[in-house]
Order: sequence, then C-alpha cells, then structure tokens
Amino acid sequence: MTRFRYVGLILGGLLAGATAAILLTLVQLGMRSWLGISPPQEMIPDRLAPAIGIERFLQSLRDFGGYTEAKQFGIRAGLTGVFVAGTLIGGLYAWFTERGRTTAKHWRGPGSPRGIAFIAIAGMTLWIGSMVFLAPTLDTNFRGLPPRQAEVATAFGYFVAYAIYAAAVVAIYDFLTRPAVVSAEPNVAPVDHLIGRRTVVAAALAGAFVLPAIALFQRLRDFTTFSYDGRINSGADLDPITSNEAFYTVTKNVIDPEINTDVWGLHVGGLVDNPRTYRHEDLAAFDPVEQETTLMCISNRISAGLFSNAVWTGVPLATLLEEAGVDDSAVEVVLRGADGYTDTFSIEKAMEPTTLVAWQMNGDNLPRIHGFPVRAIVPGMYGEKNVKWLTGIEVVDHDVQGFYEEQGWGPDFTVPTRSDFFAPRVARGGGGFVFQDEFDAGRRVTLRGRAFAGDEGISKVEVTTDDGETWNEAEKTYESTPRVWVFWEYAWTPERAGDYNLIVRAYDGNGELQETERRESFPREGDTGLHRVTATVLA
Ligand SMILES: Nc1nc2c(c(=O)[nH]1)N[C@H]1C(S)=C(S)[C@@H](COP(=O)(O)O)O[C@H]1N2
Ligand SMILES: [Mo]
Repeated sequence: MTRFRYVGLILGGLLAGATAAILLTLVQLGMRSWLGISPPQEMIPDRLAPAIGIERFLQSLRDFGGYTEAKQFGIRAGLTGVFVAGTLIGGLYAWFTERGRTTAKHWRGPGSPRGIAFIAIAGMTLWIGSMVFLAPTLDTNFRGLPPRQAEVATAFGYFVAYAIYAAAVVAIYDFLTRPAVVSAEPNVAPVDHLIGRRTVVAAALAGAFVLPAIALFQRLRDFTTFSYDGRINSGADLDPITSNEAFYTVTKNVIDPEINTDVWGLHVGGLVDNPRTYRHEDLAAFDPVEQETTLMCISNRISAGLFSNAVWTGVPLATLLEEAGVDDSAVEVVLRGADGYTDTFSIEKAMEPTTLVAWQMNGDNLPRIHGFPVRAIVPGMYGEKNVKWLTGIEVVDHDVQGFYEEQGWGPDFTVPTRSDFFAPRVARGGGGFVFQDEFDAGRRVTLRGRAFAGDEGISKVEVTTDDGETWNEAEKTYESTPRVWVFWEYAWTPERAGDYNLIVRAYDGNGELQETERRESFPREGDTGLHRVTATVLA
C-alpha cells in the first residue's frame, strides 16, 4: 500500500470518527433531554468539583470570572473533548484495521472480525472507564428516577451511546473505504474511493447529525441555570416572607432537574428495617405540617441576599424514618438529589420534628428551581443541607461528606447569629458599607434590618449610632418562630452634621451575643462579624 493511500485511509478514519462523535453527541443530548441521563460532559465537572478542594475551586471561579462562566467553560470543554477524542479514536480504528491489508480479499467491513473487535473493545473501554470514573455520581437522573434505578438507566444509556458510536465509526469507515470494484482475482488490489463522492456523503451525514444536535443544544440552553443561579433577595423593601419569585437561588447545575412525577421516587434505605420507595401519589397520604423557615447560603456575605424566608409544607423526615425503622447503629443520613448532589447530617438532626421533607413553598407546589417535587428543610443549618429534587435518603453508620463538605467547607454547617441593616438603602462603599442617601440633621429616620440565629431565635437586637459607645435596643417588627429571621427597626434623629458609624448586633434565643469578630465565609464556615454602615448627615 502506498504511503499516500495509507494517509488517505487514516484521514478516512478521522472523518468517520468525527461523524460518529457528532452522532454520539446527538444521542447524548437526546438522552439528556428526554430521559434525564446526564452525559459525562456534564458529570465530570460534578465529579471533580468536590475533589479539587475549596481553594482551587474558588480560585477557578475567580479565573473564569464567576460560577456561570466556569460552568460554561466546562460544557464547552466537554463537548470539544468528546469531538476530539471521538475523531482520534476513528483514526486509531483506521490504523488498527488497515495493518497488513493488501488485497480486496482482506477488505474489512463492519461484519469483519476486526470491525467487531473494535466495536467491542472501544465500546467496552469507554463504558467501563465511564462507569469506574463516574461511579459516585451514576445515580444522577434529571427526570427523577430513584438512585438505584437511576444507576441502571445511566449505565444502560451509556452502553447504548458508546455502542452506537463505535458501530458508527466502523460503518462510516467501511462506507468510505469499501472497494467500488472488487477484482475476482485474489491478488489484485481493490479500487478505493477515498476522496470524492463518498467523502461528500460522509460529510453530509456529519451535517445531518450536527443540525439536530445544535437544535437540541439550543433547546437545552433555554433551560440553563445561568439566568437565575445566584439570584439574591435584597433591597430596602424586603418582605418578611419572601415570595417564591424573589426567593434566593443557588444550584451547582448547568441545567436543573425537571422531574417527571410518573417516574420519580424517593427511596428511604440504608440501615433501616423496611426500605421503601415513596411515589409521588404516596405523599398525599401524609398529614402535612406547615412550617416557616429561613434559609441562608454558607457563602452569603454580611448583609448580602442569599438569604430568604418561606412557609414550607411537608412531613417531618422523622415520620419517614420511623416508618422505615432506623437501626441502632445509625449515625448520619445521606440525602441525594436527582442532580447527583448529596448532603448529610446527624441522625439526631434528622429525627428533630422540624427537619422536613417538603413539597410546598408558600402554599404552592415547589417551583422547579427550588426542588420540585420534594426538598429537605433543615432549620438551623446552612442552605447546603436543604437538598432539592430529593430522590434518596440513606441511613449510614459512619461519617459521610456531602458535595460541598468534600470540597472543604464546614465541617460545622450551623448558622451563626447575624444581623444587618437593609433600610434606608445600604450600598458598598469606602471599603465597607454606606447608606446610599444622606440624612438631614434634626430629622428622624427609621433604620430597619434583619437578625437571624438559625433555629435559636433572636432575643434582642441593639443598634449603636456612636460607634459602640452606647447601644440602644431596637424594636422587633417581625418575629415568628425561632427558625425564622427577625425584622427590627430603630428610630434615629441625628443631631449634628457629620459622618456616623452605625452598627447592629443581635442576641440569640439563649441571650448569647453574636460573634462580633470578623470571619470571612471564604473559606469554610460562613461569615461572622458586625454590619457597620456609615451614615452621612447633612446640616
Ligand atoms: N439537589 C441540590 N440541592 C441543593 C443544591 C444543589 O445544587 N442541588 N444547592 C444547595 C445550596 S448551596 C443552597 S444555598 C440551597 C439553595 O436553595 P434555593 O435555591 O431553593 O434557595 O439549596 C441547596 N440544595
Ligand atoms: Mo449555598
């Protein structure tokens, strides 16, 4: 075989690989759209995010310019990676199948031993590699299959996708290189048609796969989280109960789950006597409880808006665990979301009657982005623990780390006591905080703000207008249960023009003063410290 022909054959293999890679992407996007099976391009970042450690995770967010940008980069890299790898594997196949080829008799098509061997070896290598590397996240299913079924669906979906890819490499390569005329004489070389009509047909085929892939990709793009991930609830006119539309939002996902309640199930298992999977209709059998609870993200900075309050309807997690019969060796519960997210807390916390499995938010079904159909509500702990799109509750006898804890957050996820001003409007400025508008000397203003102590309640809020020399008790204007933030106000009439340092501090339900030392949430256990705001008073 001439060198020129050999190069032509390898190019044919690369073209077959590229076309098959596009087909693979199309199959993956289709499975993601309709079956909720997450492709490796999406799962790999989830697999790596907890493992890379908090410092590198935060550094990469800075490098990319935000969580959204990092996610977008991940998706681009994943799509490119599949295309490049898929193309190279096609070239590899051409090399593998052409070694030693001389005559038409040796021509090898899809039914040939080498074609079959390639489909088996390449398909199985990709499949087993994915199963091993993605093992911890294989129970992801964006339609809401319970964990064990999700694993089976993912494994099966990957198997089909890789088999289609490998078979397509062989079939397209065969099509490109099959001799048009096979000589009857055994030792005459076949006439190959590497360049020309067949290449055009293969390229057209690639085009035929690209177009629906792009259409699917664009359809998926309408569902991305980029427009709402990190949505904050802030401003001078906060409501004590946050509307579902205004509620802050945090998600690790590029596209959040869209649960199909026909296939969704909540599996309660692990160290229990009677493991059980609850279907959606089973929830109606419970006597629901309503519970107002405030949620705050661990990365919420002082006075920031990853912080909201709602009335949740659901059932105590303890009810489900009692039905299941928890083993004496239980130490923790591991909660799983349909998106592969996990978080954990102690069995004691799980058994508290206020730890809920909730399906309503302010009287409506949970909105999709807040965890439809069911999420956890864990008073007193950071938002992280409030797993959305719940599909699994597993009782275990040892310490397990959740998604963010594995990354290095925590280990204590208890919400510390915090307080802030939100009205009149507060802005960042002068290296700290300022009231956006100036005040007038001799004119009374009403300062307003929040205080929150997880599930401990707030006993007292104090404000100083003279940089801490005297503290004055503020009046609570909204106080619900210990699990809910308190709104307060304090009327202040500045006497003279000048700059004033205003500070607020809160005492929890046990009368304990909040941590006044500044502690940054980055890293680990969330911000603490006092909210100091400079007020400029005009004459
Ligand atoms: N399944 C799942 N649950 C999750 C998350 C997630 O990415 N996936 N994010 C957590 C984080 S970091 C926070 S702060 C809260 C936010 O809940 P919200 O978006 O309803 O306000 O959800 C938590 N539950
Ligand atoms: Mo969070």
